[in-house]
Amino acid sequence: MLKLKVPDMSCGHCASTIEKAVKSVDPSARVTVDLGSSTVAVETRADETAVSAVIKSAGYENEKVAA
Ligand SMILES: [Cu+2]
Repeated sequence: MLKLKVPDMSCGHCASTIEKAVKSVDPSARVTVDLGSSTVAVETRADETAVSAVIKSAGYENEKVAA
């Protein structure tokens, strides 16, 4: 499980944008957004770097945190 801190994520729209971005890399990814802690948990077989990069491309800086 990949866990990312996404500080600029503030509402459901951000959450859905990020979820779509992740699913463009891996359609079968499971994406769990926690707006309270500004974190996104991703269960995926895709490369972690690719997941992080696509979220950044969608407009959200992010960094990996300990799961
Ligand atoms: Cu938002």
